Amino acid sequence: MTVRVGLIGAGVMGTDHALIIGRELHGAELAVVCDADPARAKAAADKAGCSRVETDPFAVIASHDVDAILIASPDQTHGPLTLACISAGKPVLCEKPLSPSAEECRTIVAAEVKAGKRLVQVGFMRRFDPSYMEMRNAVSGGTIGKAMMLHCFHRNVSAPAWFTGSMAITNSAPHEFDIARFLLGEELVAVTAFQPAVARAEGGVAPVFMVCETAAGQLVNIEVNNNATYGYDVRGEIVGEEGAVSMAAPAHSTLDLRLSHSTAYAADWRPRFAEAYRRQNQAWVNSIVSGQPVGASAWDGLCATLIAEAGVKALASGQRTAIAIPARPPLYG
Ligand code: ISE
Repeated sequence: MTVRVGLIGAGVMGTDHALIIGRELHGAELAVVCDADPARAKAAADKAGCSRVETDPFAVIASHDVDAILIASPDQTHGPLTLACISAGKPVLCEKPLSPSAEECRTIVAAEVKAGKRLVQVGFMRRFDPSYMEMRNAVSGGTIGKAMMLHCFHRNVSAPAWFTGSMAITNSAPHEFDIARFLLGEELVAVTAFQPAVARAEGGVAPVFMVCETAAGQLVNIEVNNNATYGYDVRGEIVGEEGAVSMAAPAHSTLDLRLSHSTAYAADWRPRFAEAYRRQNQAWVNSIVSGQPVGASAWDGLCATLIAEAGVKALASGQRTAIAIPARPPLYG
């Protein structure tokens, strides 16, 4: 079976997904690229070797020659498009966040439970990153003893003009919210959030520093800096009672020059997590053929957005804020 994928959204991430699906995946073909801007859709489709371009995402979802949907459009469109995929009974890989609104995520979870089948995978691709997978194995295998703390740094070179202050928490940090749950196997139950008083005054998105607590009493600190300027830099370390395990960022070469020895930072997340995206997308296609869901579910998407909403409240109030995670429906194991 070749899975005919309809891609919705031909921006930075959508174009990257188009190339992965169209040029690299086994068992899938890029059937159509959809974007509100037809020129942008055509540019991505041409790069990926796809001949069909559309501007109406709901027509793509309904199309009889599209088997599955990858949503890479702006965050606020994710909810309605995912719901349309569930209504059409089509598997969907929705880029994070599932929705910036927890209420919309609840609606999606309820629709999937009513459908009685896992159709939604959320694009928390770090679950497929080799470093994070080794870190998780160190926890689940007891190598470092009981995990006590998780340190997370998430630094972008610079934030785009449309990136507002709370998006450090609602758009970037969901990666850490999800990977913390994935690595530790625990829910986050409270969050306290801070911002440095010395953040650069010339606009832009100031760094956010959060301390989360898990149901097992572990601590997770998350720094998100969308204007780090020096490079795209994501780090992680789990501290256990008997040891620690840290992420080793992939370096394919080192440069020795003028008395220096160095490796280079990626400019953004696409090269830094290139293997994770490819593993995620291939696993998604394979899951459609096998019928065995993989990766982050709509439930995980709801949890990440609930944590984000609590984080925004915590930053505004300056108070430790509880995270109310509801009971997990049986559909999600
Ligand atoms: C972006 O949407 C991503 O998913 C990247 O992984 C993250 O580093 C970036 O901050 C987000 O805006």
